[in-house]
Amino acid sequence: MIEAAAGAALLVAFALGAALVRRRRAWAPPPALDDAARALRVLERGGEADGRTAQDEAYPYKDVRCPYRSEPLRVDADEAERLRAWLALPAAAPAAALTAAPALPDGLPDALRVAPARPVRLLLDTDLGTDVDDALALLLLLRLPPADVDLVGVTTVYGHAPLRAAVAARIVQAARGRAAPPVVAGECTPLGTHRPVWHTGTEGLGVLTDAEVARLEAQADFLPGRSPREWPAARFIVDETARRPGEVTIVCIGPLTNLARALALDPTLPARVPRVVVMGLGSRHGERAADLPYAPPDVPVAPGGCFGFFPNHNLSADVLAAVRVFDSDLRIDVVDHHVTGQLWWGAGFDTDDPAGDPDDDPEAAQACLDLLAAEAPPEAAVVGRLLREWLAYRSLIFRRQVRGTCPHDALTVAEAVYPGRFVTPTPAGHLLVHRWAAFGTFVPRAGGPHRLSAAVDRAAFIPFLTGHLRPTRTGGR
Ligand SMILES: [Ca+2]
Repeated sequence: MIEAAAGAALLVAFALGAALVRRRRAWAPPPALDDAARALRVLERGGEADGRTAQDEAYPYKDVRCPYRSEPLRVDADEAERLRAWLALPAAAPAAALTAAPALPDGLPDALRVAPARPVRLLLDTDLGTDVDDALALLLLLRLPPADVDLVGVTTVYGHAPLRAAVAARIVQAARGRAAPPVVAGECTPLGTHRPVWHTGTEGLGVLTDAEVARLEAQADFLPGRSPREWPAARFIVDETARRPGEVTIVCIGPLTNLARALALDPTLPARVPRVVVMGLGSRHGERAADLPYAPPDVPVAPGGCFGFFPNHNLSADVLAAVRVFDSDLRIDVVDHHVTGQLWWGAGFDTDDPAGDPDDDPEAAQACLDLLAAEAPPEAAVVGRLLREWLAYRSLIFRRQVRGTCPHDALTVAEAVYPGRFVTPTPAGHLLVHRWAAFGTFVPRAGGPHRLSAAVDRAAFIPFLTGHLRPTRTGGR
């Protein structure tokens, strides 16, 4: 009996091992960037450029180097005052509702659970071109049924914004041809931050020629000594929402410079935008041991009080823009790292673990391989080439084969089109984005203009994403 059980276990182990070997053998490393000279060129082109200008005089911490995610929170006096005022409001829900509960408490006003008018008119604001995550989100969006979503335009932001627009345009034109929605370049220079503009040097590789990349990079104005100019994305946001008041949902999956600029151009913007969905905020304070040291904010925290968040790239890349957007009257739902960090798309990262990576999803792994090799349809071919460059770059940086990516932005786009389907929102509240490095403090109170993310249905979302990113998929046309 024991021998039979051992034999069965061996067979299972062998079958599992064979399956893992089969899957791993199926993986072909992305050849792009394999050439050492080219890789070196990418590393030289990338790096950071100090984009500080006269614009960010209003940002008080611009000369302070804040190690990303490792500094304790500082709270300015006026911020503490606002937090105290919010905390003095009656609590709307027990603090426990903010944990990863499967459902919201009963009786909470939850307008977003009501199905939005279809199709959702959506404007995508993105820093597409560096992390491939944005390109996957755009591909997903282009493949959703037209009855569900109407993409009214794409705006690009941060650093090489004109180059980002050129790459985004290749994707939407490949998918839609002459019916492609407009793609509009936006702000290159952050309004105010302590962080230099960050690029990897892979921007445009695989999709644009070297000459095109050089010409488009030369248009960016975030470099020292160049005066920032107003790119047309902010004007496009103002005009498009004025043309369709109350209809256009804005989804921001990059730094918030364009939206802050649009608010400055037209302070009445919040009255005609029904919803903004932002990918932002890092992990919660104390959520992981690696987040320490953590110093609690110097404000009274009552039961049902406030929740702190570390910065993430999107908010800290332009702190002042994030502060202005969250201080406005815009109604904003945040898809935060607390939920996006639970996702992985493609083959698993942890290839050295003999038990396999718990994130390994054979369907997603195969779809990722298929997308890397795709030559058709054209939009899949474009995104596949971007994916190839990105995975090759990540493998170079991490010195191990990176075979997938975290779909932060794709989840954000899905939440914008299908509210509550994959992401369980927190109760409403007030999110304060701190001027110090874009830390966040959230005070849940009825009537607040913001919601964060309490939970994600990973088992539903990853197959949904995989189904839409498969090269053979041609939905949405
Ligand atoms: Ca992004």
